[in-house]
Amino acid sequence: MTQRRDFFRAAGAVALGAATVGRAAAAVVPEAVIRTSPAMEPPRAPPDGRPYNPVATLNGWTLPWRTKAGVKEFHLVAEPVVREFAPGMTANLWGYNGSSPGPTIEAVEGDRVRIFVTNRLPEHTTVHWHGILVPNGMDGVGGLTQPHIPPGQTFVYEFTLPRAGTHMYHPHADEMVQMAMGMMGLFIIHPKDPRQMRVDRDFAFVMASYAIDPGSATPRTSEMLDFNLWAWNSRVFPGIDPLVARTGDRVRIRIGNLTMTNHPIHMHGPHFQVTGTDGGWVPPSARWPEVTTDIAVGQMRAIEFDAVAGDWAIHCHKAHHTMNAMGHTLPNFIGTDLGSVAERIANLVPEYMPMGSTGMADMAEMGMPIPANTLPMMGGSGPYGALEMGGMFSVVKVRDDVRPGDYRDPGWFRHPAGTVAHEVTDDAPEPVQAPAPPASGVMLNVRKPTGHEGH
Ligand SMILES: [Cu+2]
Repeated sequence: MTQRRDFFRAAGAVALGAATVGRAAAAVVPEAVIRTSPAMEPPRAPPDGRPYNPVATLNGWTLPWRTKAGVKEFHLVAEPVVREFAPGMTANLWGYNGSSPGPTIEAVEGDRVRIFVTNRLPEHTTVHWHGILVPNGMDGVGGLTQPHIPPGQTFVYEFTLPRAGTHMYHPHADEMVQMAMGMMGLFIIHPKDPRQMRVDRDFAFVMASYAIDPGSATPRTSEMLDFNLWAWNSRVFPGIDPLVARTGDRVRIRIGNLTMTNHPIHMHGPHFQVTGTDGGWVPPSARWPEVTTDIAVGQMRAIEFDAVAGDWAIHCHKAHHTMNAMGHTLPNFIGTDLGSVAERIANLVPEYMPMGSTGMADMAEMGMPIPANTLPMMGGSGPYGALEMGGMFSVVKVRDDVRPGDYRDPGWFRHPAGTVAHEVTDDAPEPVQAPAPPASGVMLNVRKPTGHEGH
């Protein structure tokens, strides 16, 4: 799993700049920890320093540090990575320390941190600490507050964390390309007093969008609107970890948005409150109950709720954001009889398969021939059949018997007898029905919007 790569032994290509960490760098820079697996690492308890309750990064991990004279030292390596979005599809991204998103950085309010950044990309970069008030020269805006970090060099950032909060890090250099390639990570600052804002489970993810054409593996970085993979921590359903909790647990989910549009995040089941933003904790008097919270571009939101047993869907409520590639340019055939046309088309195109004349749910079950390294538009199956979801979708799985610290998938919820919606089999009265529309028999052949209107 976590493998340590000796930075200096592997770093023939890494020339440490004189303007950066100096000649004594070999003794100064901590080794870089690299991890490439998309499996979630359980929350990592702090080995030293002030105690805190660590976060669970969905399909991610937390960056280890070393403490030197009271300063926590981290080492980020910006580099090309290969990321599995879901079984069956991997992408060539840029990230940090082997993964996209990069590892979560966790520290405590008041901590002094020193963060080394090595650039193994083919172009220059910087790191901006999104939402954290740092000395201006540490803010990471290439050209404005610092020179860019050239390929092969290591820069160092050092600052004190002013207050608890949920933050992100990302480049402020060639942003369009570098963020479209997956360069981002979470930066969690825990309260000095671990009893403050304490929860039992604390999940975190950052949202990113990618434009990866079916059959290819590298994002189109100039795309402005027409993304086809809507990801949480560079994963899409059915590849996203479930959020596992025990009945009665106080659960927090921290969500950041580094896509190009807003995402109304909706959770089924227990109501929640927004308890934190980039600006800090929301005072109790300013919170209100919600089931959906819209997260704008560049924002972070922390939501909290008391867990109720069940399998509760959590997803973006923009329906196109719960689909994967292969779904965005399909014509809408609802209401058309494709039977007779199909035979004629099949003579010309042998693999032609008419679908969607009663909706598109059949696609989730039948499976269409699709290019290699491409996910179907919707997939995943549950205890009752196909889920017909993709993209920004996961399940909050709450059980009575989950042990503290256990984040493993408990499987599907076992509904108590008589509590599942079911077919009416008794002597039911004939349902009242509206008369058939007079236009029946007329071909209905609309096309869905295909791109530049957004989704
Ligand atoms: Cu969305």
